[in-house]
Amino acid sequence: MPRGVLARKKFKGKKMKSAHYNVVVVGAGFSGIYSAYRLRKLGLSAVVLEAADGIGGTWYWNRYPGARCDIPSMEYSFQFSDELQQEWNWSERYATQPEILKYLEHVADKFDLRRDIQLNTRVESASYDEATSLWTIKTNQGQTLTAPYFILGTGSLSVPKDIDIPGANNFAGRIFRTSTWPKEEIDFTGRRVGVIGTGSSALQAIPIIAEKAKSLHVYQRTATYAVPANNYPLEEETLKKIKSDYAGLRERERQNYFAVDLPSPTQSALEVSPEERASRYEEKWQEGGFGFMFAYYDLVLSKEANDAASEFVRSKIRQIVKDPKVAEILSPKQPISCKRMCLDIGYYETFNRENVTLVDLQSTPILEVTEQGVRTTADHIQFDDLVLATGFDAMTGAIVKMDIRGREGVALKEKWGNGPSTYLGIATAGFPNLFMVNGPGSPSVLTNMVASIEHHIDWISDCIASAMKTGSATVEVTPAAESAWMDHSAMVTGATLFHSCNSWYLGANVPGKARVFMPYVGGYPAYLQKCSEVARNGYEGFSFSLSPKKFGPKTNSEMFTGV
Ligand code: FAD
Ligand code: N01
Repeated sequence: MPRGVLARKKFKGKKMKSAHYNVVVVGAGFSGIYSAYRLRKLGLSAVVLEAADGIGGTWYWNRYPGARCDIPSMEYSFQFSDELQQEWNWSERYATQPEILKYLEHVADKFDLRRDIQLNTRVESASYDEATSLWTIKTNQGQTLTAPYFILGTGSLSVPKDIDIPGANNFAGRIFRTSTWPKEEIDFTGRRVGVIGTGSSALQAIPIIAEKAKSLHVYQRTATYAVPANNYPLEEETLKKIKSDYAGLRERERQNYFAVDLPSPTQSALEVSPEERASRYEEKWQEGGFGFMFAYYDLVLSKEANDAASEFVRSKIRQIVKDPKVAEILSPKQPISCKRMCLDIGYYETFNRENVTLVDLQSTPILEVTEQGVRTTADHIQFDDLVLATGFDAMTGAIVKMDIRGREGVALKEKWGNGPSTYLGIATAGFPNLFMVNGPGSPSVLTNMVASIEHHIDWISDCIASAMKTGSATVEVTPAAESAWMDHSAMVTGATLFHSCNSWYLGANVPGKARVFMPYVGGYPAYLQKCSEVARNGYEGFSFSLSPKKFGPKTNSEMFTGV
């Protein structure tokens, strides 16, 4: 239990609604769990506030059928404790949601972290007081917490996109969202089901729902590229082999563009013959996983190279899907990887089933959801169940949902009105002592996110420790550093094809959202190097203020031992 809560309990029945910590962290997914561990190691008092009634973040909320990771589990896991790495046995190449949640619960228990996590607590607002150099954080539990440091581990994909389909509230049957799936098992046996959306979540759910449903209609607005996952059980021998050189694997991740254990290609797709290219793609297709995008170095740099890779996937779709018309609708037109790529476990094959119908929303858009079903310009299909797999207000959604106010009461939502602006995706000018995990402007969603999360939290913790050691009350990004980083980020994005379609990376999935390409595309190794240089050069780009304010966090030694 967090110290603040303990203090409240001790207060003889009277609810003490306020508490002071060195650090308040929001969100108890991978980010919040590791923050609790790392901050305690530093000797700081920290509380992790989580809106849900359980820990796990993404893996708490997304319980839809088929949910699993698509970065290999041996990599999509913490590296801070070798004991943990060695003792935990993943059962499959890509673990399922229940297994990942079990893992996170194991981590919380093993390191006794639950006492620093407060569940059922949503942060509604946070404001920075310039006189005291403190953040005041207000929750939906009526609590007011203060802390000099405020860390947002609120997730890049944690706020479902508002439903923008007319009439969705009118549907009289069962309606589910993949992003907030119920805890109890949902049985689709013998039911008429409609799924709206064909992104990663839908791709995983559709094959499983199709096995049970009487009929399944899939409403597709944009076709998605998926390469085979090639999932398999992890045998003892494989686990042993990987564990015998876990450090080596982690080092290789640090050298890879996406922070995964894949060799970085040096060859251009354009310097080989079409036959050789096809043979390489075939090899990668058989291996399964994101290795496909590492066949050549220029698949996201050159339109010509990308076109050939895209066409290879389309040719595979035509081979798998028997009805040529359906295969054509399922064949994406945008550059591959411009929207996040997916891994396929039986998705394309599902469209060969008698009970599955693909609806092309490009030619027959949805007009409305009715009480009975979905009306398009072509027909009105009746359903028992509707599944909305329509995605997230990504990267900024959870942050701007809170009313966060920095210097002079400026709201972060206002500052980011034309798109998010940060330095390194870690901090933003005008908001001292506020740090983001995997924030916009960092490689984040383009990487193995657990690796990025650990890196960010280590970096942030070191920065806080450094500020405290030097007696600084505040650490704050300079506007010049932020602006230079944003320029650099835009420049590297411009050299790729990532920005060339309507993706959630660009905010294009949310009506009215500013269009700014949010992740940093310069690659994980270059980013790690930049972050190390910044720290080595005395946190270049940050200003440290020495003013220990009258009402501020007492002395540094008091801060280190908690309050
Ligand atoms: P989250 O896990 O999103 O946790 C954030 C938490 O903050 C949530 O529990 C939320 O309730 C809480 N929160 C937010 N706002 C507030 C508030 N105001 N007050 C209190 N609590 C709040 N990434 C990969 O690298 N590989 C994968 O294979 C992969 N698979 C994914 C599969 C799915 C279905 C989804 C949706 C995402 C996937 N991701 C994957 C991305 C995934 O989100 C990250 O890998 C990682 O789990 C993020 O952890 P986090 O702790 O930063 O955020
Ligand atoms: O969401 P999405 P997601 N009418 O935004 C459609 C991670 N993840 O939850 O593309 C009709 O990708 C929308 O159509 P369009 C991963 O990073 C990972 O699936 O906008 N359709 C799209 O097809 C992923 O990228 C895994 O034209 C509408 C779909 O809904 C991210 O989370 C698993 C619509 C939304 O797709 C998000 O994935 C799951 C409308 N009004 C998630 N609005 C792994 O496998 C939206 N759509 C690891």
